[in-house]
Amino acid sequence: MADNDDEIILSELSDDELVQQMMDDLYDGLKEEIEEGVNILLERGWAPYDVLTKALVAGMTIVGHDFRDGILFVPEVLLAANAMKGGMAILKPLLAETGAPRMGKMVIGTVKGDIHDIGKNLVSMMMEGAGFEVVDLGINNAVEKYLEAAAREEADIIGMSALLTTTMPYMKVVIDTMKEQGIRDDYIVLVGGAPLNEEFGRAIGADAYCRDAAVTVETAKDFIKRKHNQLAAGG
Ligand code: B1M
Repeated sequence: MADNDDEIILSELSDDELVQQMMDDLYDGLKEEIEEGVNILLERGWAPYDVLTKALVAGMTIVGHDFRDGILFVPEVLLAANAMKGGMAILKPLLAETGAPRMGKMVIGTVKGDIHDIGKNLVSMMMEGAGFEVVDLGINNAVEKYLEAAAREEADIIGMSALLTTTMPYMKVVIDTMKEQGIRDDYIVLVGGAPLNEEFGRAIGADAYCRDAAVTVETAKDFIKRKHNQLAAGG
């Protein structure tokens, strides 16, 4: 409207301006604007993966930095997370629509004591997009939840996510329990989350640490290929 200087018409912005505006809107937790922005970029021919990484994930990274530095607080970050989820809900079916052949099955969840789920949800979406069947256990999962689901679903992969330095050691509890039950080698165990690194993954006995969703997909494909080769060789 001409009498409202503040109103920004998202569809009139260039791609670069729109992405910048979406980062601001994500920061401000404006879910409807994020959904509109995602739809505009898709209509302009953007690949769903680019919308996800260049607008949403990049925007959430800024939120993360300001949360760390005490500029944003939990309520604001929750709003930003909610806005991000709105955008992700639009992208999810598109990312899964690749018609990729079935690759294998993964059970994934955030570990006990931890309620962060955005990264895990992203991994799930990307894995589904790459042709994996994904059973999402949600947040705050005790070892029993992982192991029951993995057995019930006849999963190939157990995926664990942790965002807190206080919850990441729980991944070792899950792996140690698998060892105690003699089922460690029945599954490929992949772990991820911002505070982890490769060394930690090795130290707790995971098969691999996955830096991000794209790396998770590549790592999972690689391990599934090895598993099939072993089976073909009668191993
Ligand atoms: Co939280 N939080 N938070 N938080 N939060 C962090 C993690 C923190 C680093 C912020 C900070 O201080 N800088 C800090 C942890 C510090 C530490 O442990 N050393 C922190 C804290 C302290 C807390 C609380 C304790 C705050 C409080 O209450 N005082 C509390 C904890 C509650 C609990 O869990 N018990 C808390 C709460 C929250 C909110 C609820 C407000 C919200 C979560 C909303 C939600 O998830 N639904 C929230 C958020 C949003 C964040 C930040 C800002 C963003 C996390 C995120 O979504 N990133 C985060 C700061 C940060 O990470 N920079 C922070 C975007 C996402 C795409 O990235 O999750 O890293 P990420 O996932 C990536 C990879 O890591 C990887 O792939 C993903 C996609 O590429 N990956 C996997 C992740 N999981 C994987 C699993 C795999 C493979 C790859 O399996 C195979």
